Amino acid sequence: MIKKINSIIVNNKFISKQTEIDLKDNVFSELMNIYSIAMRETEKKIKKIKEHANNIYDYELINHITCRLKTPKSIMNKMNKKKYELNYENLINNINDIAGIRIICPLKTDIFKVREIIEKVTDMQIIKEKDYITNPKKSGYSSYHIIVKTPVIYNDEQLFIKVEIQIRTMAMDFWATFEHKTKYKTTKSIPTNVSKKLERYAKMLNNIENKMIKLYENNK
Ligand code: 0O2
Repeated sequence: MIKKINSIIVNNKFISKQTEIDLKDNVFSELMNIYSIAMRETEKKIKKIKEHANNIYDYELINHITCRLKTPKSIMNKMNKKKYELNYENLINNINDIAGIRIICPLKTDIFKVREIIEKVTDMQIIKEKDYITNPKKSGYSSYHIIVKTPVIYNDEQLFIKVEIQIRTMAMDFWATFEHKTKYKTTKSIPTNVSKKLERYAKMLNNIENKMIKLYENNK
């Protein structure tokens, strides 16, 4: 069983192209266990960065950290939405946010500092980035996404597991959390005026954030 899982992940092989994901089988639960370990390992590294920043800069570069494992239902929904066949190869290669860490910073400028520290001081390899800070989504969504490969020791073997790190400010988190419930994750259709309001509120929050940064910089 373990050998199978290792071969899927380490050598980028799969049990068989036709092996469908079965949420009830051991391969699936073992995989989720490995993602969970990777998530905790990543969380530990980010917590160290948080402490380090507090000591070095005497400033809270990171306000707080949360983490979550994607539910099996949500994994399946995402695979269906992206029209992937429901097999293990597609799950491992294409679903990058099974293990997720969210880093909440006070200011927008902190986000890029955190990103730089992750690249410089951790053993996690950055394999993909999406900068929705410089280029917010049309919906108004703003956040910096990094996909890293975190080394994990599992049954005496080193595996490299993908973890998604989202870095955003408190204001962006406030907006995204609300929009996630009211629009992003709903199946019902959203009236255009609600979408427009959400876009406008994202811009308003962004303006306030820019003012806060100026205020902070001028009064340090
Ligand atoms: P959930 O339920 O929140 O986890 P990739 O395959 O890595 O290239 P992916 O994952 O298809 O890209 O898309 P992307 O844009 O990187 O988005 C990843 C996650 O960011 C989403 O996961 C959301 O958590 C969040 N996100 C992206 N766009 C929005 C948005 O417009 N509004 C909000 N509130 N969150 C967003 P999931 O799996 O879609 O959802």
